[in-house]
Amino acid sequence: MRKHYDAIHHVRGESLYVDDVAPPSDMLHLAVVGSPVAKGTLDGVDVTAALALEGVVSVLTASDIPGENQIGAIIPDEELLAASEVAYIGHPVAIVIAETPELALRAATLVEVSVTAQTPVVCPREAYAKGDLISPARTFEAGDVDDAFASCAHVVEGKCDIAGQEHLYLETQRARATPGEGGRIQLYSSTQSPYAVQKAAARVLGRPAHMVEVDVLRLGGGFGGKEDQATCWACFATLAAHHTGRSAQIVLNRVDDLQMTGKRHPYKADFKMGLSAEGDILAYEATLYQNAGAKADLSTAVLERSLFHATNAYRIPNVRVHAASCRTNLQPHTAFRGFGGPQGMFVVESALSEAADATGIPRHELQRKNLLVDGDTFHYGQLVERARGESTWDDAAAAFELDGLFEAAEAHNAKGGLTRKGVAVMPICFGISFTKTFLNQAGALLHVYGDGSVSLSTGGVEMGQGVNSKLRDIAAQALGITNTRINLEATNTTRVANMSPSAASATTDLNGNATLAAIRTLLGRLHALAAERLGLDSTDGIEIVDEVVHAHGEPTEWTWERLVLEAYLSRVDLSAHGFYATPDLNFDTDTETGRPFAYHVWGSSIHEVTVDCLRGTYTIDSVKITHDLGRPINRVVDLGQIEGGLAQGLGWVTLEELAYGDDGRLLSSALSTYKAPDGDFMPPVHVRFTEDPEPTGPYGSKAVGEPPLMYGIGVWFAIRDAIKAFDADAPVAYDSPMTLSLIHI
Ligand code: MTE
Ligand code: LUZ
Ligand code: MOS
Repeated sequence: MRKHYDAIHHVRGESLYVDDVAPPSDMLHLAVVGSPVAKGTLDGVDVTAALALEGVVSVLTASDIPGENQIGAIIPDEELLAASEVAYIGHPVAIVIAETPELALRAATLVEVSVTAQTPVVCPREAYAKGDLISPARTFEAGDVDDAFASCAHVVEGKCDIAGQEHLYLETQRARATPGEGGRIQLYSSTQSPYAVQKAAARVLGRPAHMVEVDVLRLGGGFGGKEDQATCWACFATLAAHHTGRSAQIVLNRVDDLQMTGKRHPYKADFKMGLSAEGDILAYEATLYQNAGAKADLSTAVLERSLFHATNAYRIPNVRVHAASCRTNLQPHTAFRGFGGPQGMFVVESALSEAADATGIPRHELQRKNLLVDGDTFHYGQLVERARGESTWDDAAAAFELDGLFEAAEAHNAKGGLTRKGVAVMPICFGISFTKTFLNQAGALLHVYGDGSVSLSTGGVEMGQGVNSKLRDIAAQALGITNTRINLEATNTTRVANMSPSAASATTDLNGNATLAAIRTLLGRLHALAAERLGLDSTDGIEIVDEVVHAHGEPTEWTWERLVLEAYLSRVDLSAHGFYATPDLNFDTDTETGRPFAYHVWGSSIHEVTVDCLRGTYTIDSVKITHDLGRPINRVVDLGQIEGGLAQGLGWVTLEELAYGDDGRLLSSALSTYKAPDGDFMPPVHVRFTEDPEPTGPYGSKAVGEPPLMYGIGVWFAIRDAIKAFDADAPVAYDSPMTLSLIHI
């Protein structure tokens, strides 16, 4: 069995993270001073008391930034340090630089921030009503919605209130900067986006990008929380190194990380769905109010994906989805596994649930009946190809005896008593590619050393998802050698330039294809040399299999090691760069149509729950999944992604409650007040794979990282059904998470 590349180091505790790399002896430590109020004008920052503390080296504010005080990646609306206004509690106002982390934290409490407070806005509907949007609202429209509603046998309407989610990566945000020659800065950052960090740090310094080198060995989890929000910490370390000429490090403690960083976007939504008497969905209309928080961050891109996934896996000929990124005084919300998809899908599943009540047709029948098939068109104009909605549904239904599960639940519920069972199915359809077409590019740099060992650098960041394991296996297979010859280097901006974030589940697709491109170039040279030494007219029929050069299917005397050494001695270039840009992608934001995705990932999950209707508690009995995997490069890694994604999805809709005060303060800012899934919480999970190769994925593989999270949504509807089985009139608002306090029976 192919192991996770990092497994051996992880279990021995030998894996290195940012603050494990041996620190330079003169390293300084940072703490951030955040705004005490959620909205206000900044009247002054008094650093006298902090500076007076022995061991405090400096306190920096906005005026100490040599370049541009700006880190907004999509929209330039985010100052690195607030200059005149604060917009959320924890909004960075100053950084303290001290000889020890403890001193830095203590001095931070001595910095006096004077703010004239204003009333914060925390609700996206309120921001929308005031017209306070991050960027103009967008509408995706297909067919004629108004006409279609007029001819529907059933029309249902409703509202959703969907909470955010904390990423809870084990390794909190952190970065280390070391000054080099001529003002150069070397950065170790726990980021999914080394290039974004490089660009922002250079911008803040007012220097070109080549003055900053970013190196990322691995992350102790990112989950989207380090796609954009690792940047400011790296910039703080950069500023400190620039000002002091010494290395500087910042490591957030958990409470500061929870208070200061953005999360999954909470959404509010209105929906309306129209169906024929037979249960065909004819029309769907939704308005999505995204709670963006105070700054744009990635909110507009997240919103775009909510628009794309607003109809999930369903065929709906007439659609109008209107979505707005609403500015509030919470932390700037950001990427989180699923990236807006989960919220869009929760809303359409809620509409289907209402539709089931109105039509009397069970929800799973409505779902199954309306699944997309090949030849259909998504509401954004992309043709549905290689659809696996029906096939994964039918596979799961047969293998896991779905009818029997419904019968068993009904039989249980008919007995009366205090418990009720609910069964729900959650199909998913998730588009693979960055929705911003230009981001779908990757580079790889391959070195073969004279001894036959191989070093591979790509733009892929290892964050536990196993990209290094997959890239190593892709390279080993393409080179025809054993994978232990291949070392995956730290992700570094001097080896691979302009890299896209490791995100959108596309890291292996993009960097794997770039690796294959580099290998094709290198093998071209090696095959030519082999043909020459073997006295063949052409390279046709030359292949390296199990480390032996084969000619027309027959092994030769030439091993990988011999060929590589000969190439070196013959002055053949043993390094190659590869580049990949996903073909056939386009999207026109004027018409809101195009082909934004290389392909879609499909699957179906079945959820069984038992609700104790006296106590208002529930047990998740099982989750059973048929997942569209493509041909896996590493089945164990992929299974881990499915189970991990599912756990995060289940937690999002049941346990994880971000509580905010009206003043915009996060109240659940410790793990004692924010409950995330643990081993006890997780139900038995059964996973089946369909393994049809994906033509654009390396060796037929498919992206796997994010889609399984959305299976989790199914459990919310299973719990709802169980409650309704006890009391059909019980009020169950479409509010997530379904925490115990929300179950009113
Ligand atoms: N798995 C682990 N263990 N740790 C992570 O941080 N991030 C998720 C997912 N799985 C994550 C993870 C997210 S949000 C994404 S986009 C993908 O991994 C990114 O990696 P990939 O593109 O290689 O799938
Ligand atoms: N990041 C991004 C993403 O910039 N664009 C995307 O489309 C995306 N999708 C999922 C996760 N991160
Ligand atoms: Mo994942 S939200 O694309 O980092």
